[in-house]
Amino acid sequence: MKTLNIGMVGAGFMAKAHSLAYAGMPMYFWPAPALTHRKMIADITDESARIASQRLGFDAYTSNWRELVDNPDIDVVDIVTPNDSHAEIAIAAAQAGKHIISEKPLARTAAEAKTMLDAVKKAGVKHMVAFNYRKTPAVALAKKYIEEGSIGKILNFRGTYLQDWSADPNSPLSWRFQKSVAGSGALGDIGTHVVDFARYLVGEISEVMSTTQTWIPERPTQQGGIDKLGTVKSNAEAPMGKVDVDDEVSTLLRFDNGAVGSIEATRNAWGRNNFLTFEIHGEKGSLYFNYERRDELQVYFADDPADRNGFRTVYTGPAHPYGEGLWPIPALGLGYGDTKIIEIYDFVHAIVNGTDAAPNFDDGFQIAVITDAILESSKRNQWVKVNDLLP
Ligand code: SOE
Repeated sequence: MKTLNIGMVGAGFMAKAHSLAYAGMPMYFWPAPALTHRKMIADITDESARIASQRLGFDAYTSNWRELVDNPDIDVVDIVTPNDSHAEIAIAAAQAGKHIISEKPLARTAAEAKTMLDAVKKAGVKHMVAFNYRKTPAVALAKKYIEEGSIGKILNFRGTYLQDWSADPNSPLSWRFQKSVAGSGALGDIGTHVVDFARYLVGEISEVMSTTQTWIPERPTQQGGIDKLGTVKSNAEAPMGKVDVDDEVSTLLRFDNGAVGSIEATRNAWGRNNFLTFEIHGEKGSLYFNYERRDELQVYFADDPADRNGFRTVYTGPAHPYGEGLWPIPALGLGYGDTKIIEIYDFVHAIVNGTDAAPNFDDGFQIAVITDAILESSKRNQWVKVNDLLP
């Protein structure tokens, strides 16, 4: 069986998730499309990279990511850094002929995402952007219902992504609140996961009408380099710094195929943790998913007998997408790590079989174009045609 050597750039929360996925993939999916070997990890300092290599199971470490990208033994470069470095690393990795998986959003702007897309196309390498939630079996099952025509022509998509980790004004000004690093706020960080659902399940988005808000315009600056997700309070003495991204975004959508819809994303919704949902209404039925109950898909069919109709719950299990690799009984419980294992399985499968990975940099780029359009619409206070903003 082939073995792909992995080089990972970054050592934070997402490095943990991706490392777990490489380790777990052959345990779930056997025979695996290939084995993976965690070869080298790069982080900001030698010491943090060394600790990460021990903890996450990499043979070697470096504080110079270019050393990793230039290493001829590495087959795959896995980018789990903040958004402002995705492009530079991905372009260098493509030029070195490596397959690339990058965390989301692909880049800060569509123009930046385009440089990454051009680089992977030119190099002919495989590429994936880590919008992992579409890998949840219940979401893939929703796609199957839609493709089979079970809910008919789609009329409406309603998506939300609500979290509360930034609702506390004392939570620190991490890079996620800085436009120069993140590109945008709740929109790029979590709203783009819903944009990915909308495109995956319904189709291409043609127009948006949006509004964005920044509720907390300044925050105590973060002391120390680690990404703080608001679970840690800032040092009370820390000087204040300016937030220059959105805390909240709402947008109406028009799709190419005539469907309409909406997306709301906020990290300031007290009591909501990872409230990532969609409800889709078709001419013949409806589908509802909430990631906080990620083993379940709610389905409603209009042609059920009148005395039986109502939403029913399907618990995903062996009969459903990716079920053959997961657990033998429905509702044993999937987790965030499982979506990442499935993501890596799909990526390795694409590399080995020479197929296109999904979602890939083409998707990441188009989502960046939509993100730009949402911000532009909010600024102009009017509908914006997405493709008018193609770089
Ligand atoms: C923070 O909002 C965050 O870590 C996002 O960046 C991830 O994409 C999401 O999956 C969980 O929350």
